[in-house]
Amino acid sequence: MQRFVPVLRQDNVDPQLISLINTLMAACKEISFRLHQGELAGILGSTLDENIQGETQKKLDIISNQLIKDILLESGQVRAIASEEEDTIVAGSENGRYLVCFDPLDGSSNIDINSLVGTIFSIMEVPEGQTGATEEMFLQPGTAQVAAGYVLYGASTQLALTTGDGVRLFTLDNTIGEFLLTQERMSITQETAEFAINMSNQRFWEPAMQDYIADLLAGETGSRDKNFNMRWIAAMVGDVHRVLCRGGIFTYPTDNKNPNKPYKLRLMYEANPMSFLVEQAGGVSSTGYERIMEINPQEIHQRVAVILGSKNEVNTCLSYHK
Ligand code: AFP
Repeated sequence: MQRFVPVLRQDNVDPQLISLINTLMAACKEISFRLHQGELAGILGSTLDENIQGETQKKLDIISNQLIKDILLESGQVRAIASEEEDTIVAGSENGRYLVCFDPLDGSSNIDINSLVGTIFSIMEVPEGQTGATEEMFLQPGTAQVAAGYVLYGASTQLALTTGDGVRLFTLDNTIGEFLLTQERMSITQETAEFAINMSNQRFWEPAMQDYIADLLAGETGSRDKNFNMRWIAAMVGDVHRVLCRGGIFTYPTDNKNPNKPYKLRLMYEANPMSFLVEQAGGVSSTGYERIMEINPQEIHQRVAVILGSKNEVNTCLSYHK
């Protein structure tokens, strides 16, 4: 049931943090509006630029990045930001208490086909006693996050948010321009028969993942003794949303397709915030060998292998990696 509980009114959460999340949501509402205008807003297609990771930037990647960056930096609430679309961190206010990492538009290859995309964010506090704005400040493990979430721009626009006490789901009411609370506590089923992986990379995976997926594909005829279904949205935000709604296992594992790039997903902009949400909803998130939230980052654009979702299924997958 829909309830008018703007993010602003969450109990037991620092009002400054809530205010920051509301600031961020103002930019996300604007992105939502432009996305839903689609072709009419002239936002489809690519630019000639590449981001720091060597990926072609879509027009809407740049617009979304600029919208979020501007609103955060002008708010006076953040010491610095780190974005998937920026080469380096960008300094904000000297008095800012927070550090925000974000992927302004995850799944950008879906923009031009009118399919799922989203904004993912992770918020940490500036370590005590530190002045100025440095990349080192950001190099805290995921366990240091004070809030994380994503905004999914789908048929409706939804915000999944955790401040460390469960995951709440809000839906944007376009008639009043507010996110309304539509689910008090998201919970991932422990069991599942659904998996998400880009199967075209199969021959490049480690033997552990090859064996695990082979057993899922064997279904009732194999050791798992049950049939599995597969889904792949090509936007982590869409795949993780499905996992939060109805369970499942999502993985972008280690592969040797390009020896210089064994992992695809970014730790600070994708893996950490999604892991925080998944764990808060009762799921598990790992690289296969360690808990993602306990990784000590070496640099802001670092990438990692990701295996997350329904507790029992992820643990089964991890047992292949031992
Ligand atoms: P982009 O945001 O650069 O499009 O990448 C999306 C993503 O990092 C993640 O959201 C998807 O799960 C994954 O890439 C899809 O990768 P494939 O292109 O291998 O399907």
